[in-house]
Amino acid sequence: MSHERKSITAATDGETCVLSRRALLLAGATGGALAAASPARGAAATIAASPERAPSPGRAVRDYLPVTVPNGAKLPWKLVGGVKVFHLVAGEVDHEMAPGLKALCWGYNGRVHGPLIEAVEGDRVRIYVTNRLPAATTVHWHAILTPNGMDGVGGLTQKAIQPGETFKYEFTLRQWGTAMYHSHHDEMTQIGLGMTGLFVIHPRRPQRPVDRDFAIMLHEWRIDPGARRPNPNEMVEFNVLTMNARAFPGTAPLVVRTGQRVRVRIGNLSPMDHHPIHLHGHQFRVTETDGGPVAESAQWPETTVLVPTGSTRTIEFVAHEPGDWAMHCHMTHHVMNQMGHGTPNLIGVQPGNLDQQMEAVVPGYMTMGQTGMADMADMGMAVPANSIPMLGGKGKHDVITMGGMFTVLKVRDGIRGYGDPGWYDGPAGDTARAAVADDLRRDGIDAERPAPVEDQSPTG
Ligand SMILES: [Cu+2]
Repeated sequence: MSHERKSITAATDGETCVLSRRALLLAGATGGALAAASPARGAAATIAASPERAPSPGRAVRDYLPVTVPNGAKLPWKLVGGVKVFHLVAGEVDHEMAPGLKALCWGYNGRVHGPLIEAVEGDRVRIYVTNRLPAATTVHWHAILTPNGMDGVGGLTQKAIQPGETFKYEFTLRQWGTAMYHSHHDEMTQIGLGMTGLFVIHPRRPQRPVDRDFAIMLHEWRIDPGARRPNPNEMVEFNVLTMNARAFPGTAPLVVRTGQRVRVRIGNLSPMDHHPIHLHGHQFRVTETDGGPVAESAQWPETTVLVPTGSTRTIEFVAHEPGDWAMHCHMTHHVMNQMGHGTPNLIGVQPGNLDQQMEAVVPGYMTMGQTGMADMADMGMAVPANSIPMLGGKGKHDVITMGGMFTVLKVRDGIRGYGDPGWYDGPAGDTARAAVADDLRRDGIDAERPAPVEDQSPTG
């Protein structure tokens, strides 16, 4: 205690401003020292109350590695009297989920989801919210420790923000980690139409530095083919599943250099579903939840992390293996787009010349799914206006029979920039290919005979 007091007092005796800030940081880091600086301690209390003695507002690069938001945006800020000032404008947004699929959503600052807010532990933030929607709204700072009156729950902690009004939220960030923001007024409609965003708070003292730091917000929508407005009344049958509000093949890849330490922050404010996000080719650790960092001794290796709705999960790994690695939700209906859900089960059906007969009365008719859904990935398939095939993006080798909540981690040796490097060109010997006769002969494989199994059932 004497050491901390000495540091703070020294700052009042003509020491530089830098030293006083350091002293304050020191005091904060030792825990409780500021609280102990009661008015009885005179000078120390003055320092604690003086805004210019607060930790200086965190700056990108100097204090943190900025987060990368694939397909997304960030919210700019300006400094006013030591406070970071942000402005969110809620409004309607004509948003493209993937090439060929647009939707009239609700978001912030012309974006769906809202731009990512990035700040540093200890920062004082003032966030103005202007409502340009036809309905009232509020903003809740999800998982952020705020005074009760700043919590943004319509009716409970504040009046709703009426159309045309601008409200002001202000608080000091007392934590670090990955939080979110979202409407807390008529959530079914407003979250359903996309009114969510990520809120990243970097630690004041760098922890576990990484080379690449990504942020992805998960969401799900019901957009009937031909419709422009997502249906917020949907409870079960979501047909557009998104990462940063884009469905594959509209998702941008995550590009990293081989050997880099990578962090991916994943938030989920889907109306109804939890998403198990699976990464190929790597083992990661879950290092944070929206409740804060996970102690190293409590982290365990994973390749799939369940991100419940209303939560964030942060994973970290070393990108040791060059290649194009899939990263996607493992719910199979969450990696397909419209029309892939609720179709009759026609696998094995022999349609004969049904398609030709139907074509005469229903132009463009085809019996869907008699060999599974992969045919639907055909890029030339006709689809209704404003809809996209249920599966499929062009890949290096073939059509990728995926849609929805699917993206690619692109790991490359020696790259200098992080633009899309194209498809991975790996060693030919390390690529699966059709077996040739010599392979089959050498290894005694007869593809024409029934495949062997070792039967494990009891033999008596
Ligand atoms: Cu999912």
